[in-house]
Amino acid sequence: MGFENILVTTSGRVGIVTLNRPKALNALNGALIAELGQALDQFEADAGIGCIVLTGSDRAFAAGADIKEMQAHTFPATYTDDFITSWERLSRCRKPVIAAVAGHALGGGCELAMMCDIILAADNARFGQPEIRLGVMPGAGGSQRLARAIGKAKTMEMCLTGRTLSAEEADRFGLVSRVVPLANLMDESMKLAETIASLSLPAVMMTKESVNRAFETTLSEGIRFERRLFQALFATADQKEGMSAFIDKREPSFENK
Ligand code: CO8
Repeated sequence: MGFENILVTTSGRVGIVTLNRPKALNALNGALIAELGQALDQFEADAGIGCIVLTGSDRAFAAGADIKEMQAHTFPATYTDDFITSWERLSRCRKPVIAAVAGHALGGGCELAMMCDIILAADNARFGQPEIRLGVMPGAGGSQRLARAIGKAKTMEMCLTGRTLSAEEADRFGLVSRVVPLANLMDESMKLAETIASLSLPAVMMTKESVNRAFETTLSEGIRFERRLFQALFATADQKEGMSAFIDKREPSFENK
């Protein structure tokens, strides 16, 4: 399928989506979000893909929703068209998604990164929710996911002033899993994605589902949910293979079933 705003490639069992509106610092317009949804649909349906990497350019992961496209929006139209709901496709992805973030991840760009499961940051990455400076506020989960990731005080300061975080701060605050030199960002992201994609897909998907449940429910319900999934994995051939391989002192060969 031909895309105009993203590049879509694969490497082994890893699907890669590169946001590609360089002149607009990957500002997220409706067409880009629709294409991203189509690319994710393809990767989710492809049994040969076990992990997805979402990235941008060295200068910008994404500098936010496209302000030029949004500027003339009206409330009735944003309401009737349910503006932003299509962005949720990424957060509904069942396979793991790694955000490889370099440069600006602002507004909708920061929100897009936070919809992913792991954020790897280049040392030049900057994260922020500057919508308040435009007379609006985060609209694609920023106030919610940021608060869960780094707590109320830091989220309030960022959302109420537009202050951005350096990669080092984002690491220290727990927003990203680690910071790597810009030149190594894609290599490190691909290594991480390849590791995940080499593991049992049912176990990987259930693990993702279980961790995400921690943000949606009580501790006792979450623990019950985790236990049921754990028990369910004993129905997979991959559980037999993984444990047999350990006992036999060999590498497992998972069949994703
Ligand atoms: N939308 C549209 N165009 C943009 C955006 C954007 N978010 N960001 C940058 N651009 C464009 C610039 O207009 C410029 O275009 P042109 O060359 O035609 O003038 C080009 O990209 C390069 O940008 P700059 O010249 O400004 O580059 P600098 O290096 O000087 O500055 C910055 C980089 C700091 C990132 C600066 O561009 C900036 O502040 N951008 C806006 C950041 C921002 O406010 N983001 C939040 C947007 S609102 C949002 O995301 C709401 C999300 C709500 C949910 C989503 C709903 C769809």
